[in-house]
Amino acid sequence: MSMSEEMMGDMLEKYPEKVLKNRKKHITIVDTNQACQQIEANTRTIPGIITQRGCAYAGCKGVVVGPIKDMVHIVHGPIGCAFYAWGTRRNKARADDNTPPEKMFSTLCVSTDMQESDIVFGGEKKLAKMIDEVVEMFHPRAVSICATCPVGLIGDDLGAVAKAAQERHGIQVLSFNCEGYKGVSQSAGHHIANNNLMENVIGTGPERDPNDKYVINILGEYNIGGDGWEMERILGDIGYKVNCVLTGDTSYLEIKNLHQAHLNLVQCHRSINYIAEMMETKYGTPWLKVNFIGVEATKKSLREMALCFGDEELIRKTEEVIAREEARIMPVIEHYRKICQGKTAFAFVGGSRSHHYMHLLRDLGMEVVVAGYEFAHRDDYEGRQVIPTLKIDADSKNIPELHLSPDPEKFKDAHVHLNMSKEKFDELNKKVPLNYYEGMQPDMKDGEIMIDDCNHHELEKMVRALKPDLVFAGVRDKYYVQKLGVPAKQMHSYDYSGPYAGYNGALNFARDVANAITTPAWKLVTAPWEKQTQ
Ligand code: CFM
Repeated sequence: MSMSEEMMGDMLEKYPEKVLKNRKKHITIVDTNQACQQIEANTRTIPGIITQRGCAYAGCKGVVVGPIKDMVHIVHGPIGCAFYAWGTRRNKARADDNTPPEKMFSTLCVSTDMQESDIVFGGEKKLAKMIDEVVEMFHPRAVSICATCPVGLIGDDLGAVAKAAQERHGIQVLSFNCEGYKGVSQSAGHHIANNNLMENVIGTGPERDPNDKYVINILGEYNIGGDGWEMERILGDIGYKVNCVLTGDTSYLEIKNLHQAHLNLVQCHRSINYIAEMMETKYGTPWLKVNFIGVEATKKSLREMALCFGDEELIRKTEEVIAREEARIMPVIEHYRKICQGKTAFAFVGGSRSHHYMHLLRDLGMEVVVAGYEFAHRDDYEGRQVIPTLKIDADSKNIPELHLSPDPEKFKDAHVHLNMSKEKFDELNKKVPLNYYEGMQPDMKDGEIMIDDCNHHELEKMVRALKPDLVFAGVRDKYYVQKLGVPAKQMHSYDYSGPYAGYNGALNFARDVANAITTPAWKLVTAPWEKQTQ
């Protein structure tokens, strides 16, 4: 029996039979001889287990809609729900040419503060009055209403209230029926937000100058700790025009214009894949899964993007920026790498970061030996296959197509058109291999553990057995792990550090990780199991 199997046995032993059967399906010991190992994900957490997950309202209001800076977002529900949507996620935003300071509302927390009488007699009138007040006070470009659990239970008609308010005020009022209980996690809220933005906002903006070249959107980037700004810096230096970042430091005006880009980049696939796919169907906008977390990952993403446009000048500029940035940061990274080399980590974050950060940790010589998500779906774990294929278009010109073709039985196809000759494509494809599996498991090694919706009991067992040097998790696990004598980093907010994306991000991350590992504080903590054996 391998160490991982033994530990798993010990971890699951405490569970009643039914729970054991269920949890087993959510844990996989990686075996690289198997092409695709299945894992159960995106199913309901077993009652009795305290999950690290959020709810649909968190996914819709907190994640996708909330960061849109020039809208006022109204939380229709009791005040407690509003409090937890305020200031808890570090989606940074600032005024710019499109959005002057007086149109910035992202620091506000607006709620109908439903009371018992509203629950009994209905909250529609209160909501309508609140919209009137908000429009009168702030003059936002648009308003959103996000429903919390009781609103769905009492049946307030958000759509009707929004429609009437829209007619009264002449601005768009978007209603999101994202009651917390919908679905099994925040993932359902992402989907609700994506659908509404796609249906009612995207594509309603004015035309962009058709002469603009290399226009891109970055989807699924929320500018936590300034990540999006660092990505924009690099892409701007290469010569790309970033049309919109969805929804990091973005405005309603920019989202209206989202359809004007030549290529959609997808950073967090979990939260925004719906829009990427719908835009491909509706506007023919190709999309490319990228990862700007890690030096190697960033380089790979930049090269693939350049391939999508196939322009000599862009390819040359890409290599120039990569060389310039690497020359600047690698000596410093090397210094930190000496400290981090050979250390191990666990990573349990949301629905995409646990995988993204594996790349950056490998740049530092570290290995993520246990990884999991809180609410990801099976394709985030098992992977999506990327296969470049060539397609002859109607004019019989050779237009190669980069085909993002996941397992055809399980996932929907998506593809990226490349504007270059077949010969050119073949030549470039030799330099940047485009055929690979993208996802958590394809990047893990034999015997490492993939675990879905991990809880405290399981986490403690694994920390005791595998003694990682560092754990990446959320605020709910961070202090618990530290009490076990192991440093932990909060990877939703970066513990108020960042950015961690791109080249400057890699530097910040390397410094923070090296500090966490080497701080003498951890030597002063005695882990409970060490006390027991004294
Ligand atoms: Fe995407 Fe996110 Fe994540 Fe996510 Fe989130 Fe977040 Fe996250 Mo916290 S959108 S799935 S719902 S990358 S808020 S910016 S850190 S759990 S891993």
